[in-house]
Amino acid sequence: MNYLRKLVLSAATVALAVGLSVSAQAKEWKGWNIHVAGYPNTVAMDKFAELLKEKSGGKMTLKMYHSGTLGSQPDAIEQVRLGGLEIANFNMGPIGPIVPEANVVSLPFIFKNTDHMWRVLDGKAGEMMAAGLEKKGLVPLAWYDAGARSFYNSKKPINAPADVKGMKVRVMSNDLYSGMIKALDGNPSPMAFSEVYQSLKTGVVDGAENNWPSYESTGHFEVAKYYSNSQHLIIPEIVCINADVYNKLSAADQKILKEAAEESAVLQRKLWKEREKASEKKVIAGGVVFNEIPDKSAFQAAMKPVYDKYLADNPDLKPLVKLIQETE
Ligand code: GTR
Repeated sequence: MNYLRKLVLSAATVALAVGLSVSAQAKEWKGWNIHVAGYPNTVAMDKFAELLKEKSGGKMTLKMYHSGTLGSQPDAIEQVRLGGLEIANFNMGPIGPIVPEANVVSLPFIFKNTDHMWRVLDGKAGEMMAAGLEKKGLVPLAWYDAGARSFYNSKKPINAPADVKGMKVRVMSNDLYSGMIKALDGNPSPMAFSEVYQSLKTGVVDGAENNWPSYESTGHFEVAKYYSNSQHLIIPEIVCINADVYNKLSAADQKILKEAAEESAVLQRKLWKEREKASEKKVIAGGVVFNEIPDKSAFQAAMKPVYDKYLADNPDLKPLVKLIQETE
């Protein structure tokens, strides 16, 4: 082989090798998160990206976009389903309208407490929800904690359902939540998370509902100082990936991805517990008027029409609701 031919051949080999490694190196994934810097989910999603890169030797990389900069939650859910975004941390609330099985977690008072929710998610009911999500193009990788949601408003403490009467209450976009407020004779106002602060401030709505960390991190406590511990919703959050992207990965890469997500969830749940306490302390010190609702039975009884409608719309999901209610 003459010198020139050798040179051409070896150049071709290098080009091929470079080409191969470029195509084996998947493109960087885009990740969506609604929360601000320092929030447990933000820290955990960054950890997820870091673990993913480390465990895959740089083969799988994720760039996180926080603070909802890539759009509202309902829009981002569509984006992950369609593949415009690959990965996200979503609250199950806005996913419910798309995945009826997963909407079961948005039935008020369905979970007795957070531990009950984890037991449910770890069991058969969790598998049914995961299957429902996958059918709609979202593969769940891990569950994050979001504590319990309670009512807060700028007018007065809420002790009984009658206190919600006539109140304009912001809810996440899901008919179950609108039904919940209507069942208490209030006026539901579905709107994006990013709009709530201004709406509370200007009186477009009187109140909203959320957990301690979101009530605090958004500054809602500055403009709606009555926080009433209704704990009417305990909604888990997922870390999920676009199904096509997931299905194209090798089994080994899928395993790495799940491991990284699950490790980030361990961190998130630890940070969550700390932040719940810290946020509560911060808002109380900031002048929030807090009240317990020791007996929630009147609120629970008022939710009957919400359950009736959900079961009438999804008769096949009766066993799932029963399974959750009967899980110890
Ligand atoms: C938070 C949740 C967000 C978002 C928000 C809301 O607790 O973590 O994903 O759903 O509530 O009320 O819109």
